[in-house]
Amino acid sequence: MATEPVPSACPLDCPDACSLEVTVEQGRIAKIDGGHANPVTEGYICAKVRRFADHVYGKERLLTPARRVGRKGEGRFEPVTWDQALGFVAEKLSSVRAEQGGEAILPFSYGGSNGYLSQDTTDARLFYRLGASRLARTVCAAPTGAAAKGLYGKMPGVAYSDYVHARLIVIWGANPSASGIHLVPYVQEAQKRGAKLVVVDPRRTPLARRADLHLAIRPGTDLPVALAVIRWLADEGHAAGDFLADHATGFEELWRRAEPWTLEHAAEVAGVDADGIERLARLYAEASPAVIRCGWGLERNRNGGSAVAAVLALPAVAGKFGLRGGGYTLSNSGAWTLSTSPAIREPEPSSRIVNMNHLGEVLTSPKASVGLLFVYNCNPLATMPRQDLVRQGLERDDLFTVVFEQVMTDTARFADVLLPATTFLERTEMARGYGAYVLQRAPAVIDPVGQARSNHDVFAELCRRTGVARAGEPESAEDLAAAILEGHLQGAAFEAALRRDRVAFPESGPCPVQFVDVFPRTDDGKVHLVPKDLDREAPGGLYGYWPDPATEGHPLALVSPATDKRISSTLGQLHRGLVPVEMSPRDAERRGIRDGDRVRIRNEFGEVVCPARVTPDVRDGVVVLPKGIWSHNTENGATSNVLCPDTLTDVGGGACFNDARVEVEPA
Ligand SMILES: Nc1nc2c(c(=O)[nH]1)N[C@H]1C(S)=C(S)[C@@H](COP(=O)(O)OP(=O)(O)OC[C@H]3O[C@@H](n4cnc5c(=O)[nH]c(N)nc54)[C@H](O)[C@@H]3O)O[C@H]1N2
Ligand SMILES: Nc1nc2c(c(=O)[nH]1)N[C@H]1C(S)=C(S)[C@@H](COP(=O)(O)OP(=O)(O)OC[C@H]3O[C@@H](n4cnc5c(=O)[nH]c(N)nc54)[C@H](O)[C@@H]3O)O[C@H]1N2
Ligand SMILES: [Mo]
Repeated sequence: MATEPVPSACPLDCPDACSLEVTVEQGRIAKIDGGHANPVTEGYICAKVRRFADHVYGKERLLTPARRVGRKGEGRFEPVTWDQALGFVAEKLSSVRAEQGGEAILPFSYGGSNGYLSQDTTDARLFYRLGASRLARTVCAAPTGAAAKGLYGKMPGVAYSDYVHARLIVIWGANPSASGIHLVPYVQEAQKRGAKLVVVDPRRTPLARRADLHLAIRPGTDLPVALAVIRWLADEGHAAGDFLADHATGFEELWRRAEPWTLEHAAEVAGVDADGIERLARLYAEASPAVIRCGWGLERNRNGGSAVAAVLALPAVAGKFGLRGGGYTLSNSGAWTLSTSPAIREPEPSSRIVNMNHLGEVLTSPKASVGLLFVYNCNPLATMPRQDLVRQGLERDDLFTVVFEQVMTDTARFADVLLPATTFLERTEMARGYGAYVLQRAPAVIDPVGQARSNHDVFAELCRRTGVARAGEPESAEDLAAAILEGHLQGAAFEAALRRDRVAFPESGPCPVQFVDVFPRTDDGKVHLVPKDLDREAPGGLYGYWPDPATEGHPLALVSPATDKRISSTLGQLHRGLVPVEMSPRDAERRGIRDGDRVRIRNEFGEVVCPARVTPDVRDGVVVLPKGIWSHNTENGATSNVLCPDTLTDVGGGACFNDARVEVEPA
């Protein structure tokens, strides 16, 4: 008998937030397809989520709570009941707090879910009330977020569907063919209508292959390139004088800071032709509407915040706003002013803040004294920098580690207590996109698999067991969702739309035009081209360039971008083969490396042994090993993250993954 598909929505860490239709047969997921509630999905979803049932029912799925019996990292556990597991954890939370102070508890969570209900609700309540350390979630989007806030107060960006109206599309440090696939058809449609396409990326990505101009710059040199374009626009009389006078501050100062960056100087630093940068500048000056898709690739280095600020300054300098299909897109999360704080019912404490990039250092430094690490929505051994230190920290006998997970990840193997979590198909979620402008309600479509429980249930129970719960607080998905919506001006309208259509659009609507429907949300409503806060924060000031950290011994830049196989490290258990490091034919030849050879990638922090793939898609001086791979994807169990420094970006305290400098040799 044919069953009606059940509507759902994907809350994984991807901009697109697809609506889904899930066919359930005899209580099990039989098929996952795209839905239509989110207009960008149009029935089409990625292959990863299409086969998400393999994640839900796979052999790595955690089915019961468990306690470690082997050595840390060995991955040997024995099942215990929920009552026992929560008993251990509650007792340990209380004893660590009593003996070492609340700050010795470090909650560690990040990209597992973009849903409103599974992070910063009952978990925050528990950790706030225990006085635990607070986590600065900086591993992604911290510098882009700081720049977008400083310049524009996080003004919502150009909608994917409006890209068809653009005459010029610049894809800058993004690879939507892997990381947000629904933008790609709109880019292709615009090209069919005659739009030009420019891609700025050290790799020849699928869109770079179809581009009119591909600037394959060295990683970390976006800032000089963008400043050279700004300088050229201003020098050649293409700056939008009236727009800047009415709607921006700081243009003269920005121009002054761009002064050292002639096309030739920027070209030399970026390792590209000056002609290419001039062509970008000219195309940008002449085309209208012109849109920039700014990604996250350019933020993950020492210059990240300034680079993103300079790229975001371009549409203001050249006067590209005010038309459908003109402006920029970064993260559209700023379109949502919903907050989970009304559901937490507890002010944030003033306990110490730990930057998540420093997990390794914090776990291994006696000064920082972490006694209990509680990991959820995150796989830090696979995703944080300085994997060597993270591993050493997780091996500590005197560290009690709780891992609340869906599957046996690299991090989960180090747990003292494992708690099995539901996937989004087994619980109610309320999720928003950060590319697509949608908020969706996704009710559970199947019962929890095994004994899995939702985050909000488990943390509410831990509040009770540690004695910090208060009567009448929202705990269920429904009550938490109601509390979040009630706390919002538009909450009732969202609620009604979610009930009726399962989808709500932000106040700005699904396709806002910048400077027509939406404006900067800065204090004076203007674009701040040199925001004071960022200028104070950046060592050496905003738009100051920090040179390449390469050394003679470690001359190659390692970048670790997203791929179509995983979402960060999520789904990594489903891809067990060795993952190759990609390098250019010239770099390979110089080192006597042929396609398929076994190689060692090394630097001062560690090494990775894996196969080499020689490809002209990577520029000279750059090697690529994707983010999110697991220990089973390399010969020695270390991944790109063992090579990544834990230094911080110029603003936002973000990760400098792409500042990893390495040497590669035959192994
Ligand atoms: N399939 C899939 N989708 C995802 C994810 C995933 O892992 N898999 N991850 C999600 C998450 S968490 C995020 S944050 C987004 C990220 O989405 P994207 O913004 O696309 O981020 P990345 O893949 O990190 O990098 C994008 C591009 O930047 C290039 N790049 C690296 N360094 C530099 C540089 O210095 N300058 C320039 N101009 N380019 C550079 C890389 O070669 C890469 O092609 O995608 C989300 N979507
Ligand atoms: N080398 C390198 N490393 C990187 C990057 C890079 O560019 N280079 N980029 C980074 C970026 S962009 C990001 S966003 C981070 C992401 O890094 P992480 O925050 O570690 O995100 P994921 O790897 O997706 O892991 C999320 C985990 O949460 C689990 N999970 C999902 N839903 C739930 C739930 O409801 N409850 C519980 N308890 N668990 C759940 C999933 O099973 C998964 O194992 O990685 C960063 N790491
Ligand atoms: Mo991310």
